[in-house]
Amino acid sequence: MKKVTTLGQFIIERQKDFPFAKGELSRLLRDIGIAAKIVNREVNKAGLVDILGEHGTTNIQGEEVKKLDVFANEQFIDALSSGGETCAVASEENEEIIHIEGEVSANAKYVVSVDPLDGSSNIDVNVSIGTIFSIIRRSSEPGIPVNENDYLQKGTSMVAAGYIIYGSSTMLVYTTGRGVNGFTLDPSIGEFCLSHPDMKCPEEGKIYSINEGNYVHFPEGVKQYIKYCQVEDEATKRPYSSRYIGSLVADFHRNLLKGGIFIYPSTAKSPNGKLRLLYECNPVAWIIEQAGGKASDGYTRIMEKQPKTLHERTPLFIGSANMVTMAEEFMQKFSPKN
Ligand code: P6P
Repeated sequence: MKKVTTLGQFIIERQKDFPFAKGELSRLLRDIGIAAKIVNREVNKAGLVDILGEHGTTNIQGEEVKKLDVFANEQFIDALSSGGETCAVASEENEEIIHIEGEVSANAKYVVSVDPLDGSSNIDVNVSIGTIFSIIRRSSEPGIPVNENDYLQKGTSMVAAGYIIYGSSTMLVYTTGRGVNGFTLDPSIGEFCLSHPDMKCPEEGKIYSINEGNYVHFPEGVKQYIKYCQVEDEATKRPYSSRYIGSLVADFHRNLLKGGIFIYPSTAKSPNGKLRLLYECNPVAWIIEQAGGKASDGYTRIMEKQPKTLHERTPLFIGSANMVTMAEEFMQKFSPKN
């Protein structure tokens, strides 16, 4: 019988890759895995209890908050708080940084950014949703309260990043800068087990993912690239297939495995794009780069962007390296940066 490697065993095996980290990062990833299992349990029974439905409040994005959003947010904050390795959490659900007080976290050196349940508008219709997280070292000295500047570091400062996709199976995919590994939750033993070692994104793909309902407001470069995807050309396997789930983690995960490009450009409603730099774009950008792919805002590498605010948005072009490069060439040609 094939040896099963659990997430915990894998983290410990890889611990030797981080002589500087005396196990803190390992414990942090363990805490995230615990919260993911609890959220997964609720997501799987969402249709059975009244945890669905509008919570009656709206989050700082002005979106209706579903109870599962609130639940997931609480689970990740609780797990990170009790784990003792994190001194603060920035969440899509909270405008302000959540400071983790208490003796156990007094000298914690990591700060976490998290989108606890991305794509939550899809919960009611049984479409895959996800959690996205990014871990960086605080820039200020331990022992004093974290401030926003601790978070306003480029994506290149991340020490770990990943996502959980709650889909036909539940998977945790993460990187610490030494490749990308995917773990599938085995509910029979309640463990994430290594199922996708050393994940690689194909350099080319035949899928493009974009909400074409916003077409009229897209930059000309995006419009021209979409036309390029749709033109018949046997040599480059076009026309590509259009696949858009409307859940970043689901669209991203499919393209990571099969190859493809996901674009959320600037639109009339979201002139800076809709997706958040710190806890959506940076984590998936590191993963795609570690898997051999590429991520930019159409002009600049996502991980090189200097964040100015906690919840800032950015356009996102991400996926197979050659496809993102092609899309960037269309942006340079038809929508040159002023
Ligand atoms: P639109 C979900 O609300 C989300 O934040 C991402 O998961 C997803 O990629 C995007 O928004 C979908 O946005 O405007 O196409 O519905």
